[in-house]
Amino acid sequence: FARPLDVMKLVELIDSRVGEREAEAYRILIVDDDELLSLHYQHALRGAGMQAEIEPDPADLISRLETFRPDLLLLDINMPGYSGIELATSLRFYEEWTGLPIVFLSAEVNQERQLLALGQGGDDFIAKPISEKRLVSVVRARAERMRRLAGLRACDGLTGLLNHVHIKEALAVECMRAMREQSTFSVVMLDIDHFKQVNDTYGHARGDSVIRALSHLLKTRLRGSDKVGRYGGEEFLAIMPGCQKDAAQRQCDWLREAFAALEFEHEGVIFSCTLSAGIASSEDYELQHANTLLECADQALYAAKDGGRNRVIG
Ligand code: GH3
Ligand code: MG
Ligand code: MG
Ligand code: MG
Repeated sequence: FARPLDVMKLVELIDSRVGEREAEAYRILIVDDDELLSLHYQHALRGAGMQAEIEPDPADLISRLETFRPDLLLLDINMPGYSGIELATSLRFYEEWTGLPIVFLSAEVNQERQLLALGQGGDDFIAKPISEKRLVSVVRARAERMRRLAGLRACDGLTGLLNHVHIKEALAVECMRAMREQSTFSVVMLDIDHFKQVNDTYGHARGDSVIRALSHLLKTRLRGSDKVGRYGGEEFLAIMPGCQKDAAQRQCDWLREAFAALEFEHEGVIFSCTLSAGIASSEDYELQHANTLLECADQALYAAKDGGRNRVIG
């Protein structure tokens, strides 16, 4: 584990990211010096079920973004001492905010300035005054797209499971939850046995389909509340909330058998594969150390490999 998992740092991301966010109301930050108008927008957006906040002071924008973490920024252009265009330009220098949708909402009539606003990091320009209906529909459409993109970024391309970064985030989330609720969960590292041979014998494309078949098993056979990610090439990480080690062990053995029973075909040759898994359970460790759990699951996986593969060790 080259990069240690800093739980406390990841926790800061929890509220804003990870799957639970899907069902959450869209978060819109309004930055405008006109207080009455801001309240009007806020009212309209809240009326449409969104979570709208106002930041009247552009100087506080960055810190407000960090705490509120909006899906979309509604930005005025002409504000005393500040230009929304410059704000947008500088926001795009922050890696974290390069993807944040910025919709300018301004009375600016100068076309050159409008175009400049779009050229400098704005995604859309809406001229004031705007009807509530139009505001709501523009904002909702863009926020929706933003969420979908964020969901895609969290997924591994080959399998559709959570990718490495996001399964680790999910682990941090689960650690915090288990600490808060005094609950138990298990972490499983799974790895396909002798996978290099599969590639060498049947080709990379067939190897890919084996990986996908295992992901499909993981997706369909684990509980809906379990989280699964592709940790590396042919290595998977599963998080099982509310699951003690013996239950996780049964679950994994069942998966192991189901995977071993799958038959793959390549140019008339039928073959099958096996997997090994290592389990670590939070009941055995200090939860502040999510990293320890991962290391222990990994050690258990290596013990399973050493012990002859096609087995689960807890
Ligand atoms: P072990 O039983 O010890 O796990 O042996 P192994 O051969 O599975 O392990 P090793 O780490 O030596 O090889 C893993 C192989 O997985 C090597 C790599 O080419 C292959 N691999 C990694 N990612 C992918 C992928 O996305 N698609 C395919 N087809 N192969 C992959
Ligand atoms: Mg203004
Ligand atoms: Mg392997
Ligand atoms: Mg491996």
